[in-house]
Amino acid sequence: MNAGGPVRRSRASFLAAIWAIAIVAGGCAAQANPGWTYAPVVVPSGSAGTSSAPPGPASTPAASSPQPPGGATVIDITARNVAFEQTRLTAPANVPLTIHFDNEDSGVPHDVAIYRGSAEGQQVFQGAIVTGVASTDYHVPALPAGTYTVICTVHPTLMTAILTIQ
Ligand SMILES: [Cu+2]
Repeated sequence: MNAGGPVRRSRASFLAAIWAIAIVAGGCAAQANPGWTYAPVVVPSGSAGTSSAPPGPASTPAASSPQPPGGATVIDITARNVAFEQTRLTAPANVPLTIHFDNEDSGVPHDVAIYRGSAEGQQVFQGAIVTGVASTDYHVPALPAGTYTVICTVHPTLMTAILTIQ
């Protein structure tokens, strides 16, 4: 009985020391908390009213244009940092194309327009402007084989790509 006494006492004091450290650490965290909670409180409440979103094409039901089963050719074009991620695209000739356009630039309008040859050539497709972050599907009519230039008409000098129809 006596032999176990000192051992238990030292263990108890050891545990008490850990508890004390834990309490001190917890006390520090608790003291830090009130300081941190001040920052998120300062939130402007009227900022949402400045952006009056126009009734864009995003609300139009996509069900009105069903995709042709099997034969649909889908091309992905992503706009990011005012540039097309894909600068070289290929697609088969003489079949309708679906361009899945993903605008990842928040608050920035982009579109997709396609011209035969260079950007000065005949326009063969003009997609509706999409303001990011949003995506849409453009339905492009079948194109004959050739080289086409894809641009964003909002940023025609910054956003270009080459589309090869073959
Ligand atoms: Cu653009």
